[in-house]
Amino acid sequence: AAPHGFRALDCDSVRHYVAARPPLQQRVGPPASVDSWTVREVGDGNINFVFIVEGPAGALCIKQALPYVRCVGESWPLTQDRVRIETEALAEEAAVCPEHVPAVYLYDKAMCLIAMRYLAPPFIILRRGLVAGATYPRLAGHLAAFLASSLFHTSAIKLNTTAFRQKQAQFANDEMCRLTEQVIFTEPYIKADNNHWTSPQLDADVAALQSDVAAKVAVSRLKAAFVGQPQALLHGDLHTGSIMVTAEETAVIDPEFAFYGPIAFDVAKILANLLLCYFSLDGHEAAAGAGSRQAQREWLLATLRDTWTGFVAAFTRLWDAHGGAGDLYPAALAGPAGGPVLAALQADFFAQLWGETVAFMGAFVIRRLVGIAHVADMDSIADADTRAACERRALHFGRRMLVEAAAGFTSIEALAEAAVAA
Ligand code: ADP
Ligand code: SR1
Ligand code: MG
Ligand code: MG
Ligand code: MG
Repeated sequence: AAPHGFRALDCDSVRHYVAARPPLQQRVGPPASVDSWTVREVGDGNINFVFIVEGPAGALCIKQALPYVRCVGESWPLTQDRVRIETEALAEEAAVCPEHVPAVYLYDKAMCLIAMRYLAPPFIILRRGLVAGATYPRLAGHLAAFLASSLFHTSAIKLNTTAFRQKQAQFANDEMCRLTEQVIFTEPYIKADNNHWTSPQLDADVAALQSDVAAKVAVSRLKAAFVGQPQALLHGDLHTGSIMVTAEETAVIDPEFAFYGPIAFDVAKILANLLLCYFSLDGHEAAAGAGSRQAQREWLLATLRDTWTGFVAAFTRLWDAHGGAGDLYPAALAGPAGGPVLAALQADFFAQLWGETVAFMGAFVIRRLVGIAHVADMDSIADADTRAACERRALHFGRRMLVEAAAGFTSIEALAEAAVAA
């Protein structure tokens, strides 16, 4: 049940909500100007409602969680505690990389809402920018920095294990994790009412996936890691629809799925979504003309490579500087940065992380083609045969990543080359 005092807002009631709270009201305009404020509901995500309030002094963003999944309706109830999780995860991220998250102005527990900075145009959702053909030269560096800092500082490489376990309890996020377990790691591999795909073009491909023993084993291994491998506080839903960009800046929004899980989950989710965009480009080029997306294609592959290599480099720098204080690899055991023990520990850590990242990438590509939630990168290809050709190529490459993992893809460069050849 919704908390006592909860009511769902609409554009009109949002205006009054903001006007009645001086710290919010002052950001938008003086009380006398309230009637001239504009309010728009802009939520284009699957789960929540998002309002932008603008007035003479400025603007702010209000995100409210209703007690169900927006894209499904009241038949899929969902905990509104997800707003607390999002607020507390944004605070954790802001503590280590404030330049990459929106400032939070207010968390209202009873109303299940957050008031935060409005990321005004030219900020755009990355997925939308990519579908429109844009490139973002600073994106890889920003993603690498966000991933490394948010994941390292919440891991037991940095923290003592008492603090680490306390944070795990704080971010248990059971219902949101169960949603992920269902829609990412189970449903695409079975017959499920939520599933859909470009039909009839992909019917045989989906039937093959759903009777693919190796894929079922591989995805079950990933689900076990998701459930039983708490390594760091994850964002939990780091796809290209959770990132807002300009030519200069990158802001990560929407960490309502945050929980303690495998580091590879976050790294893989963003890489997989870049790859989904890459595989969609043939379809967009078919409509816009041969060669029209070639520069974007090359930039996407470079961004894929640079995000992974930049993440490893940044995480290693943080580990060298701060790892000795944490309980996982204490200085007494690991020795100094540059020494043989720490170098061996780091090599072992990143080798395992790479294999898990490739496999998770496979699962994330597959769920967006077969499961409940698809991506605009593919959906915006109007011609169904053209779209299906892009999706089939992605689906088969996703299956390869899922099943072969590090054995099939020895490096990010090899993976990028294989995507080109797929
Ligand atoms: P959901 O949890 O439903 O996916 P999101 O947090 O992803 O919701 O927000 C949905 C949409 O609302 C985003 O795609 C974006 O267009 C807009 N949005 C969310 N937060 C902001 C913000 N701080 N500034 C500007 N637009 C935002
Ligand atoms: C009901 S599934 C909706 C999906 O959208 C969110 O962004 C998550 O990715 C979730 O799996
Ligand atoms: Mg979202
Ligand atoms: Mg969300
Ligand atoms: Mg995904």
